[in-house]
Amino acid sequence: MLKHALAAEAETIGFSRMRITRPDAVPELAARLQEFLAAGRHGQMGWMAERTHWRGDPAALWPQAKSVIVLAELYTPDHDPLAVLEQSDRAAISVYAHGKDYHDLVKKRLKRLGRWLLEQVPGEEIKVFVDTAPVMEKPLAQAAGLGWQGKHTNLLSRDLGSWFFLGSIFTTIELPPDEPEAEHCGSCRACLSICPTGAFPAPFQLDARRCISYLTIEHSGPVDPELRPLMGNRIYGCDDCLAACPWNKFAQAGTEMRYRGIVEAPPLAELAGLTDAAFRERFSGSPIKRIGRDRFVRNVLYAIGNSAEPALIAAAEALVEDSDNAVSDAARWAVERLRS
Ligand code: B12
Ligand code: SF4
Ligand code: SF4
Repeated sequence: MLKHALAAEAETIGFSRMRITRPDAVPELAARLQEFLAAGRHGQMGWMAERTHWRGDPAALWPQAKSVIVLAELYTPDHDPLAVLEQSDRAAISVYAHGKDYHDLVKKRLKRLGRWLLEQVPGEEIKVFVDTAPVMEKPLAQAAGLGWQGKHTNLLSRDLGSWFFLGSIFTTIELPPDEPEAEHCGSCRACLSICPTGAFPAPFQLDARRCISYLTIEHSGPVDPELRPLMGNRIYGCDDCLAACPWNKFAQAGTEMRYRGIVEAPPLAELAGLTDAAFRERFSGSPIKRIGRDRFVRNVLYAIGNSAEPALIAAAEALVEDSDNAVSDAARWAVERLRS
């Protein structure tokens, strides 16, 4: 049967799991998205409020599509991602960004799988998505039975844990859908309790404006001074709510080594001194490159301000006159905080 052969091919290509759903499987999507946007929880991510007729309704995005093939790609760390938070002179960089950009790797695999599928059923069509299209991948993945959206809003599964990316292939081919997964969080609140900024207004809901992942990656300009001390040494993304999850005890190992190796926990002083060219060279192929030198150095300066390391004052002082406003503001904030 085509579905079984497709699952076997997905595994050969390197995906950890494949499941199938229908584009219209989550009728409550539009209302939930609307609630999130109406509360302003997307912050500066204005693109989330655009094309909501597609984002909130995958069936409208491509009316000819009959099935959505959802895929999981593991990047499970081989170390405790929270240990670096104790090393205040070093940068805590989210595990997913230690190596190559997942957008590129997942997209390549999706295209390969899509090509294989079209060879089996010529004349049909596919579209592949990872992250950037107006598609809400997590609810679709839950509908496909790949896992459930935990109280931290990310998808997790009882045997994969929560360290995996999602990608999807929409297709005109009618494939038998899988059963949706039920929620298995129970009374656990570990992810909600560990969040350093209190970014969850309620279980299963995130206010991105308080999330360190948003603040370090998506937010441009100066960060609210009240939130800066809570960011600690996290300079790119945040892993706390994922790392706290007890289901990760059962997480399978990630086998894609390209998700490692570009950067791990570099010294803050070294990162603060990166010029634009040096930044681009250092983070070539990494997702970190997308945020640019200015936002990156701004984040490094918040971490320096939080380090309580007088030895780092000089690195911050050197950036007080930086041509980027957010960088110079962060440098002044860091110097003041280290001196007080
Ligand atoms: C925008 C975005 C962000 C934003 C906002 C995150 C968010 N939770 O909305 C920011 C920048 C903060 C972010 C951070 C991260 N992200 Co992100 N992000 C996205 C993106 C592009 C869209 C997500 C989205 O649509 N949000 C809108 C909200 C409204 O939707 P939602 O999160 O599904 O919210 C649901 C709940 O609120 C729910 N709900 C509301 N009330 C209730 C009540 C109940 C009872 C229930 C069950 C549900 C429920 O309804 C909503 C719809 O289902 C997706 C890729 C994609 N295209 O889907 C990646 C994606 C979600 N991100 C991903 C990752 C890895 C991360 C980080 C872990 C990265 C990091 N380490 O820093 C963090 C995790 C932070 C967190 N706790 O969510 C992965 C997650 C993979 C997975 N296993 O789930 C994705 C899928 C990218 C990918 N292709 O792999 N991200
Ligand atoms: S990623 Fe960090 S800041 Fe964002 S919700 Fe999770 S624990 Fe909170
Ligand atoms: S930490 Fe607990 S509440 Fe949060 S996602 Fe994991 S099981 Fe659910």
